[in-house]
Amino acid sequence: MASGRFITFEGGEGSGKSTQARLLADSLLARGIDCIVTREPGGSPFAEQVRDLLLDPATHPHSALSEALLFYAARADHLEKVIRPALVGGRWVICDRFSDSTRVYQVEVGGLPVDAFRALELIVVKLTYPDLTIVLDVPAEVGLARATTRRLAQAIAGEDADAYEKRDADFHARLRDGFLEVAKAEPHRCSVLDGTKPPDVIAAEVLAQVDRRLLPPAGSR
Ligand code: Z5A
Repeated sequence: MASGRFITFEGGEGSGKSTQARLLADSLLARGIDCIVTREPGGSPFAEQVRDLLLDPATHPHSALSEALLFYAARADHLEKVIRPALVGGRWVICDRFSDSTRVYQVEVGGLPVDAFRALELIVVKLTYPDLTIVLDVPAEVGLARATTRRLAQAIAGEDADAYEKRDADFHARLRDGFLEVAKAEPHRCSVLDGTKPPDVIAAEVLAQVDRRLLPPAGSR
């Protein structure tokens, strides 16, 4: 049976994940590779509703455990309804955040015991691990500056910052360290790219990683 590839983008706020997910999809589609772009939290109708709840500044803060349970409720539905059917159908899936975000936000920074994280992974993700994870690395101040620009645009549009965007520079520095640790622990799956380069340069580097890690050598295609 045909099986697509599963690629995730991870990193701190404003590191450029959404931008690169879209650019990668454009490149894959131009090569005739059928793919979808999705995101977490969210990606399916139920998971998008859970996202609204999680990111609602009016209901923050939650404990790391209650957050993790909601992220995995959303992830279970996203996997069942969107990710696995696409992969089984031979489509590639590009996902803006996945389990590594739980590992960093709720475990490394939030203090959720790693055993609880592992148990949830086993129950929910099972064997649907990403084939490739691109970690976009930017200094906390760069991510915050990009996010501030976006927040200003949101404020002009009358929207409020979400629950996560109100955290400080130290928090974002801890996130950065957390993602770098994940990548260091799993080099066979993760690639760290410098997210401060221009978007088109990063996009070319992402594609090079896809070619090197996921596509067979030219002679064997
Ligand atoms: N979360 C969690 O706690 N646990 C979990 O398990 C999961 C998530 C899955 C989701 O928020 C929050 O949920 C997130 C973690 C938590 N909180 N935070 N922080 P989200 O999905 O709404 O937010 P985000 O993931 O952080 O996305 P973002 O802030 O939109 O950032 P991004 O997708 O990485 O960046 P972008 O949208 O592509 O770009 C941001 C801006 O920078 C934009 O103006 C771009 O034009 C600009 N940009 C992008 N790339 C560049 C480059 N290369 N140079 C210059 N400017 C650039």
